[in-house]
Parts: sequence; C-alpha cells; structure tokens
Amino acid sequence: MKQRLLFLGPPGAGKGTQASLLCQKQGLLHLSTGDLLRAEVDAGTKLGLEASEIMNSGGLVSDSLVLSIVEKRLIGHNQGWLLDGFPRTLLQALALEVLLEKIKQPIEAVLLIELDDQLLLERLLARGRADDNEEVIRHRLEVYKEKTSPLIDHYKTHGLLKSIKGDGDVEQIAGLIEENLS
Ligand code: B4P
Repeated sequence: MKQRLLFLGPPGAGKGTQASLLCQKQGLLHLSTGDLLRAEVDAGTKLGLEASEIMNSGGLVSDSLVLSIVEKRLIGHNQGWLLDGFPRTLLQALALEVLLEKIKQPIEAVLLIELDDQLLLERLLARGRADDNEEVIRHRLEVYKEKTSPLIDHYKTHGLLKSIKGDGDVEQIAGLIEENLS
C-alpha cells in the first residue's frame, strides 16, 4: 500500500469518510484541512476567526493560512500520511511540492473521487453542517470547478492520478480505493 497520499474530489464526494477509514486501517497520519480549520474555529483562535466567515460562505481560506497549518504537521513526521482536501488550488499544490522536496517525502499517489453534482448536493444537504445549505453548496461546487479541478490535469501529467467513482456504499468504495492504491 502506498504511504504518501492525496485525496482529491468535489465537496461531499466522500474524501473525509474514506480517508478516515484508510488511515485507521493503514496507520497513516490523516491531515484534513477542513477538520483542522473547524478545530481552530471551535477553539476561537485568531486563525479560526479569520477562517470561519469564508468557510460559511463556501469560499476557500487563504493559501498562506492553509499552508501554515499543513507545514507544521508534516515537518518532522516520518511515517505515512494522507492529505484530505488539500491542496485545493494550484498555488497550494506548488507550495506543497516545494515542502515535500525539502523533507524528501514525495507524493506516491493522488486519488480522485468523482460524483455527480446532484448526488453531492443530496449528500451534503443530508449531512447538514453549518456550510451545508443549498446556496453555499452550489458556491462550493463552482469554486471546486474553477480553482481545484485544474489539479486533476496537473497530477495526471505527473503520472500520479488514479480515479474512482464515489457512487456506491462506503465499504464497496473503500475496497476500490485499496485496490487502486496497492
Ligand atoms: P472539507 O472539510 O474538506 O469538506 P468537504 O469537501 O465538503 O467534504 P468531503 O468530500 O470530505 O465529504 P465527506 O466525506 O465528509 O472542506 C470544508 C471547507 O473548508 C471548504 O469549503 C473550505 O472553505 C475550507 N477548506 C478546507 N480545506 C481547504 C484548503 N486546502 N484551502 C482552502 N480552504 C479549505 O462526505 C460528505 C457526506 O456524504 C457525509 O455526510 C458522509 O457521511 C456522506 N457520505 C460519504 N460517503 C458516502 C457514500 N458512499 N454514500 C452515501 N453517503 C456518503
């Protein structure tokens, strides 16, 4: 099983769900920028205050803020890791490459989870988090298409991309992911 992974996909595709399962099973460090940002918001830190308005509107938190969160956790961590929901812009991807080169831990595979917009909308509405109302979800989908989806070609060009459909039950998708990453 590959040990340095990145999960890519639209909001609600199941990145967080599948990343948690895989990290538990394989003992990888699970770095979800969404979870880390929500923890800052809950703790009421300066960083959390800066992030919360943007997250609730469905926009992307600034690249520098997200990068500082990831960098702190990756430097000095010498076992496997899975980045979930990061990078989300080309600038984040390029900065990540510089960091990984510095710490000599290159990405081994990027997994793209794809799902139709209608299913994404239904799943997120059913979850009902603070940023899961229809208007905000539609904005998140637009932001994904504009800012994050260019990363698909970026990682394809680097020969790292594997893609699966996120439609099906959780165990079935987990099996498919393991097949693709072994
Ligand atoms: P995230 O926390 O990353 O959330 P997400 O993309 O909406 O969800 P994910 O794809 O992980 O879906 P999940 O498994 O939970 O981002 C939230 C916000 O944080 C962003 O909008 C942004 O503002 C900010 N942010 C995060 N990272 C950033 C970055 N790098 N740069 C800038 N800003 C950043 O699944 C969704 C639902 O589907 C759940 O309810 C789940 O139970 C359900 N589900 C999962 N798999 C299923 C299945 N197979 N069948 C049916 N339901 C399923």
